[in-house]
Amino acid sequence: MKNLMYTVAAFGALAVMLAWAMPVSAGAPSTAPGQNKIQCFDGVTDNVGFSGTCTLNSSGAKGSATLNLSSTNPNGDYAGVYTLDSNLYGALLTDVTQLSYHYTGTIAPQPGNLSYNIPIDTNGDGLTDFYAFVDASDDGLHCPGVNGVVDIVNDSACVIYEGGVTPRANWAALLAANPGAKVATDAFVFIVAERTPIEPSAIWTVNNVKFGKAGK
Ligand SMILES: [Ca+2]
Repeated sequence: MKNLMYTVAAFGALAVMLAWAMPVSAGAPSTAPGQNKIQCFDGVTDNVGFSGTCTLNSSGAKGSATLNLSSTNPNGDYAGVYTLDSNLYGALLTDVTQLSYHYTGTIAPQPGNLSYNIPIDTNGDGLTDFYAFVDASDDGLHCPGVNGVVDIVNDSACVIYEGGVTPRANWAALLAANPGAKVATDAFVFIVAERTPIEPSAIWTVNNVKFGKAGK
């Protein structure tokens, strides 16, 4: 067992800084490679001062997760999902075909509330140079998707923030700006819901999460 510490910066207008630690087993994954079984992480489990809970609703590769951000913790809440065993890691961005999910929520996502995050390696050493931040806020500046379906690769209106700062109009623009870039292998791709204390409680359900192409 080795412990990996990731510091994840969230970049919305109301965003909080997250630090989450995840023990990663050195043993064999519990699912077949390529099935992209989603795993939970959340503030309560990480025990770093935040609240928020993630619950998996089934064990299948396409199961849903409930992200409950409704505590009274003055630091706020976060919860999300990631995958340990996707063939996404190390893949050229030009070879990635599926980065998508469906969400429902008890509120409409505001900037910083719900995002898909992809660690990008631009210089071929496997290490993350920046995160591609894909926020579901429907404010005309982000990637709300259509009817709750966020499809990062195929939605030409999906604005992606490089390093959380530099907007790229869509996936093609991100690739054009970063020729030869890959998904990094030192950090996780993940979806996270976040809530600062001044924001209303929210319960999100994410399903049909695709972290790369499953079942390769
Ligand atoms: Ca790198």
